[in-house]
Amino acid sequence: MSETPNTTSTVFTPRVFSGIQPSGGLTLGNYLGAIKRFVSMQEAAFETIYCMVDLHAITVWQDPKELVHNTRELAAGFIASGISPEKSILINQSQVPEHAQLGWIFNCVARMGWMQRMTQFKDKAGKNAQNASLGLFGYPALMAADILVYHATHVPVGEDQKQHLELTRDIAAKFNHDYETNFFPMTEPVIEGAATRVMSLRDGSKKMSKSDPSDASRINMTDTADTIAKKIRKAKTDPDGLPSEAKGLELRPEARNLINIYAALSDQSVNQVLTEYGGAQFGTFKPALADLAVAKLSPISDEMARLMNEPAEIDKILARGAQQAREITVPILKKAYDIVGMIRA
Ligand code: AQP
Repeated sequence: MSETPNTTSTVFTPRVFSGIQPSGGLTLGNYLGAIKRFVSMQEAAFETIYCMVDLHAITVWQDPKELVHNTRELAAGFIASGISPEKSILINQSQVPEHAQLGWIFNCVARMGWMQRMTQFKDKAGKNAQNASLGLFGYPALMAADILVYHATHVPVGEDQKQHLELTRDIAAKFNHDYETNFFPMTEPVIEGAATRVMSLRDGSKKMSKSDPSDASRINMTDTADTIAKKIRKAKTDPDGLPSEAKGLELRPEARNLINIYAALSDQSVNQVLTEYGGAQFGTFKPALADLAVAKLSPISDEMARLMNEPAEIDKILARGAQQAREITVPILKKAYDIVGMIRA
């Protein structure tokens, strides 16, 4: 992997950053849209930093005990899915204070108009925006800081985060312009694979989400084999059989979602899956999908359960990760402070 030029004068080390909120249990959407990509990028020529973004999680209410549990469980999910603490830096965001410190600077760079266009805020705040936290509104500026405090060049994410990554580039560009510098890179989003947007099992127009009130809408990484099979059996579909080409799924969001999940879990393209299942009814396809999902997810959930028996080990990994992370973030924040004009000893 060659270094990424920002402008004619600055090159940046290929470095990956991404995070997930410990705001509930991990879903199949998080796994296919994010974690599976994290693992493959760890094997490529990047430095990789992966984060439990606990400061983001509290933009909506989190019970403190559950937040601790969910942060450890998310770390266990990362490790059980193949992220190695020896190859990647694993952290929880609040243990690396430079994220929040740079986040403040970016609050002062980002414009109100930019933030008001963010669709995720509109979706999450819903009709009650006046009652949403200021943190939820400012979330994308902190997310930009999470990425740029490492000078990360690549960020693997699901499709829903595309707009926030565009904002990250806007913030970097405005900072660089205002302070006449090339300090921050133009980070590239990495949105790849057959399942960049896994949809709810109950409604093909809604994203699968850990905070959806309906547990039947999602597959949790901690679900038992029986629960996974039951949820897939009950997943909403239509009465038709499966088409033999991807084009035939265009107006069938629920069918498309199940095929995408199968393709992503089996590392095949949608057309490869349809070559095998074209013409089949859901009565045949759903049990095959359930078997595949159980085969892929059960070893991960078993390993998560094993790791969760040793919470002190997880805490140790996160503490070591924070130390490693700060070797990168402290100098970058110091330099950002110098650029902005903050006196420091
Ligand atoms: N359904 C999805 N399909 C593909 N990718 C997804 N991601 C989330 N849902 C899907 C990706 O997972 C990463 C982490 O997301 P997050 O937990 O930080 O926030 P989120 O996108 O808001 O995820 P949830 O599950 O919907 O959380 P809640 O319910 O707490 O808001 C991101 O890369 C995201 O793209």
